[in-house]
Amino acid sequence: MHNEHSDAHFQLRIDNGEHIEAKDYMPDAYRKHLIRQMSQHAHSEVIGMQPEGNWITRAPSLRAKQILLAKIQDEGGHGLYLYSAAETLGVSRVEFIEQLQSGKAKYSSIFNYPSLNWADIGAIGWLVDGAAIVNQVSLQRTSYGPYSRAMVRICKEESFHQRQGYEIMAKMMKGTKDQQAMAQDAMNRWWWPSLMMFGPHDTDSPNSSNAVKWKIKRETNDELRQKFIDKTIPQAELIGLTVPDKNFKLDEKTGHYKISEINWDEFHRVIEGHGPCNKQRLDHHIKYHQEGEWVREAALAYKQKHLKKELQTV
Ligand code: FAQ
Repeated sequence: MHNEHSDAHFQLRIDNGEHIEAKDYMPDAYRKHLIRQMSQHAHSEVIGMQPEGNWITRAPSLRAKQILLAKIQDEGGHGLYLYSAAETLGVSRVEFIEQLQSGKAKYSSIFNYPSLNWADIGAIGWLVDGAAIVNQVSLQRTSYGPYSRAMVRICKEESFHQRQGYEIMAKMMKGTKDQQAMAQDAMNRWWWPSLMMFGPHDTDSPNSSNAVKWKIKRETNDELRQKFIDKTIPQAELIGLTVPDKNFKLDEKTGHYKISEINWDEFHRVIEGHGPCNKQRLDHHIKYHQEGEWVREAALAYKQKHLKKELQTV
């Protein structure tokens, strides 16, 4: 019989498929791993609002504007669920924000690319949310209870996001020659960065072996990337888009598409802070965080006043 506070007992619980909850024993390295991944995930949801927010005022119809607004609001909500889930590991929201703004914490590489026109909103929904959902469906079964439950809720909303993006692309592909060219150009620019969202190859992924051992990751970076590729290429072909890869090919034996090598130099440049929009994204976050200071102060003062009243009546 293992001691309940031992790493061996913890691993046994993981191997048995149990959820680990906030107050349960967990090794420090598991806690640290989750804090890193969950906070990065939360930051990605919030920073990801920026490239889409860029097009709210220029959406081509009231319907399109309403849908985009709802989607972006969902992303903010996902950030909140994830920050709350990550806070159960003993780090405060203030600390998470500080880590993001100082560059200590990462967010997904994809949000360091610019959204240049309306077709990009279609490509983000279809490809970026499409990639996110493949990863997140898998994370619904992650071993940490609060993360797993946040994912269940997030996935329901994410599938609507993917469809709204695909609808925009499909509509443009049925439109004029110029609209078709815009959709193809957006696909060309977002395809490779979307594949990078899954992270480095399994052989170059330092965090994967612990993540798999602790069932934080249920599938590896390459397995998830392949799922996304296999699902997305037929969707592109269905609406007449060309995959921007001269070498992609369906392997009839395995049923999987083979693609060219990803440009890992570009990936590393972007995650090290040198992508096209890294500076812009962080500057924007810092500016609006500072401008929102008075809102946070007012909300806290209101909460404290009511808490005092409640305590007086007890
Ligand atoms: N970007 O050892 P691994 C969304 C880093 S949400 C930046 O393989 P791991 C919704 C990695 O952190 C999208 N950094 O790492 C939406 C590590 O560095 P570190 C976000 C990356 O954790 C749509 C190093 O490289 N989703 O899109 C990236 O085992 C539209 C070595 O990598 C999530 O965050 C990258 N792409 O696997 C919102 C999902 N890839 O931390 C708005 C949760 C790798 O040691 C609009 N996260 N790195 O300094 C995960 O599943 C994992 O963390 C991975 C990376 C798969 C991203």
